This record gives sequence, structure tokens and C-alpha cells, in this order.
Amino acid sequence: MTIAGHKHAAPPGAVDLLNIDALYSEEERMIRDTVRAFVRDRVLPNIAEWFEEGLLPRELGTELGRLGLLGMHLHGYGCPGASAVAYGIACMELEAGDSGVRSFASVQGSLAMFAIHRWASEEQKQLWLPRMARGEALGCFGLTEPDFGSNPGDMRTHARRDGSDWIITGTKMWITNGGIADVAVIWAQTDEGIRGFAVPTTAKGFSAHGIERKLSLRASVTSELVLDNCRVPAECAFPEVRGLRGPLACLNEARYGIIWGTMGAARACYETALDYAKHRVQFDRPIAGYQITQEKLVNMLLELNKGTLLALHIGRMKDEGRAHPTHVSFGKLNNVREALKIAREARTILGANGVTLEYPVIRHMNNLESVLTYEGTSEVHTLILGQHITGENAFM
Ligand code: TGC
Ligand code: FAD
Repeated sequence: MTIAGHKHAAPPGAVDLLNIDALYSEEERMIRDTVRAFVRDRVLPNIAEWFEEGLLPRELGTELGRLGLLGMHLHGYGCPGASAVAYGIACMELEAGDSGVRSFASVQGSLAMFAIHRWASEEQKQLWLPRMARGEALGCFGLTEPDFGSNPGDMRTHARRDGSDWIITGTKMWITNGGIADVAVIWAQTDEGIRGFAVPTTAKGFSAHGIERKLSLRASVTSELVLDNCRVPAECAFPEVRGLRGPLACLNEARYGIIWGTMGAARACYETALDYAKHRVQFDRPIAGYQITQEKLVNMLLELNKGTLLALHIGRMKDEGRAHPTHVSFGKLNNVREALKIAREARTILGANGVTLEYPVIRHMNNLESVLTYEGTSEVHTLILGQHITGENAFM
């Protein structure tokens, strides 16, 4: 089809209809292709089994490290110093495999490594970051507690001084990579307000306990961390930062990765549904020929392309130093919500096949329920945006 008076344009693709690809640089496309190939060869052949068994192999850490995907957007200490957009594209490709794999990289790079990179002493950075970038040491990030999820400011975990040491006591809940981590970034109340600590998981008084029976993000280790008078030396404390802005600065990074990641999961669902619809015959013709199926697919296509453009826009803003946490809330709220809708719609197109692990759709759909909740629930991001536009704080 051509438009009269205009030069022939190549027909748009059925997935990247807006040709967003053309907006990426050569280097960004190369990173995308590398991560996509890794996911195709290493993740997709195994992920249904990992999901079913409820595991993620520890060695994935060194494999992701070799690809430069851990702490990818950090500078120095063996980290690649990639752009925010390049990091986002990597998240998108990892999550096209599984949200658990993206979460593994997010928690390592954007939460644990970012926290140490941003807030720890020089000595602690040297101690942890190069090994973490290679995936030889793993990190986790303990903010949430059993009674304080959306409202971490009231956390109960506390740290007190004992000579030059700190003694930390409390429980952290729902901690990704907790059971396989070598270092746990722990946020605790102190006499001077909330402070952060890089706690070696070998420290006396530290233990991690697996959270079992999850029906979402099964290919991801989720743990309860118990700190029972856990003693750590003074140098483990982050020297300067006080208050909730310490952990929230890290959350901005991980939330940003989710804006992209969810579009990877959504793309996998859309592609699966489109292919299925073209081949599944009912009433003597492919179900893709029915108007209701087409409407579902078109709605998915619209939100997939809009969400990916949004991710790229916020990514370019971030690279130019213009992204505000409010932009990140906008992207996280929109893209998780739309990805979940796409996954649910894709599942209906697959009929009964939509409920098995033979296809990726229900796995993505179930995973996205966790993504909707973690890193600030949809309600939290709605209220952050609501406060921004009205000036009224509706949290309390
Ligand atoms: P509030 O009074 O608004 O702020 C306290 C201090 O923090 C500063 N601040 C921020 N700083 C950096 N980035 C942000 N996005 C910030 N938002 C606020 C603020 O300026 C203030 O600084 P200061 O110096 O004046 O003290 O705090 P509040 O207690 O009213 O809470 C605000 C609220 C509800 C938005 C916040 O608590 C929140 O975001 N809650 C959600 C908690 C959450 O997202 N938890 C995630 C845990 S980690 C996780 O889920 C990992 S999942 C695995 C994966 O990522 O793959
Ligand atoms: P609550 O805060 O109890 O919320 C319950 C409901 O109430 C939600 O719908 C919420 O939106 C709503 N609500 C709460 N307050 C308000 C309000 N003021 N107005 C309107 N509605 C409100 N945390 C970490 O620290 N590190 C991790 O690595 C980590 N990994 C996770 C992995 C998984 C698989 C999951 C599921 C969670 C993980 N989390 C992690 C925890 C996650 O960040 C919390 O679950 C999340 O912040 C929500 O807290 P909550 O579950 O206690 O829910």
C-alpha cells in the first residue's frame, strides 16, 4: 500500500509497527541482539522447567556477568558504564525470556550494586563491585518487612552501635536473591534515621529462609532474611546517607528497568498469540480471521508499541539527566498495567493451551502479577502521580 504523492515506504512489521528499531543506535541494536540470542539459547529452552521446579540456576550470575549485564549502567569498578537506554533494552530482552531472569539482573545491578556504588565507602565499593559485576558475588536488597511493604519508612529493623561495630536486628521479607546472596544491602532504623548496611551473608546472626509455594516469579529465589543481633563492622555502614531517600534512590533505577522489561514480556505474549491465531483453525478458518481476535491483537499491538516508545522516551530523558522519579512512576504504572492486560488477552487467544507451560503466556501473566506489586504497587505509583499533579498527599 502506498500513500499518493509519497515515496514507497517499507511495509511496517507486525510487531514493531512504528519501526522503533530505527530510533536505536548501532550499539543499542548490537546489545539487543546479543541479549536476545542469550535468551533464545540459554533461557527459553529451560525456562518452563525452571519455572515448574521453582529455581533459577546460580551460574546464570556468571553468564550474565560475562555479557556485561550486571551493573551494566554503572561506571568504574569493572562495570560497563552503558547508557540508560542500552540497559533498558537489555532488561526488555531478558524479560522477554522471563521476569525472574530480569529481576535477577535488576536486583543485582540496580538495587544491590547501585546501592553500594552510590552510598558505600570506597573500600566497600572495591570489595564488592568488581566481583558483583562478574557475577561471582551476588547481592540482594532488603527494604520490605513483613509489616511494612508500601510504607517502608516505618520499618522495625534497627541497628545500634556496639563499640565500633553495628548490631542489626529485624526481619526482611520477600527478598529477591536473598538465599543465594553473598552480600545483603539492609536498611535499618538508627538513632540518626534510616541507614544502609552492606551485610556479608556470612555474618553471625544472619540467616535466609526460602519463601515457597509462589505461583508467580517462580524462576526466582525469594527469601525472608532474619537478622538476629547480627554484628557487622563499622565499615559496612553507608557513611553519609540518612533517611528513606537512600533506598528510594535505588528503587528509581530498578523501576526504570521494569518500564522496559515489561514490554519484553508483553512482546513475547503478543508474538505467541499472533502466531497461534494464524495457525489455529476453528470453524474451518484460522481464528486470526475473526474480528474479535483481530481486535484483541490490534489492542495488544497498540499498547506494546506505545509502551516501548514510552520506555525509550524516558530512557533518553534519563541519559540526558532529565528524568525525574515522577517520570519513572508514570512509566512503571503504565507499562506493567498494559503488559498484564496484553498477557491476559493473549491467554484467551490460546484457549486451553493458554493455561499450560507449553506456551510462555501464562508464565508471563503470572510473573507480571508480582511485577505489578513489587517496586511500588500500582496504587503507590498512582498516588505518587496524584500527589504530583494535585499537590495533595493521599498516602496518609
Ligand atoms: P516521603 O516523605 O515522600 O520521602 C522520604 C524521603 O525520600 C525522598 N524521596 C525520594 N528520593 C529518591 N527517589 C524517590 N523516588 C523518592 N521519593 C521520595 C524524599 O525527598 C524524602 O527525602 P528527605 O531527604 O526529605 O527525607 O516518604 P513516604 O514515607 O511518604 O513514602 C513515600 C512512598 C510511599 C512513595 C515510598 O515509601 C514508596 O515508594 N513505597 C513503595 C515501596 C517500594 O517500592 N518498595 C520496593 C522494595 S524493593 C523491591 O520490590 C524489589 S522487587 C525485585 C525487582 O526489582 O526485580
Ligand atoms: P502492602 O503494602 O501491604 O499493600 C497491600 C495493598 O494495599 C496493595 O494493593 C497496596 O497498593 C495497597 N495500599 C497500601 N498502602 C496504600 C495507600 N496508602 N493507599 C492505597 N492503597 C494502599 N522487597 C524488597 O525489599 N526487596 C526485594 O528484593 C523484593 N523482591 C520481591 C519479589 C517478589 C516476587 C515480590 C512479590 C515482592 C518483592 N518485594 C521485595 C516486596 C515488594 O516490594 C512489596 O511486596 C511491595 O512493596 C508491596 O508491599 P506489601 O506486599 O507489603 O503490600
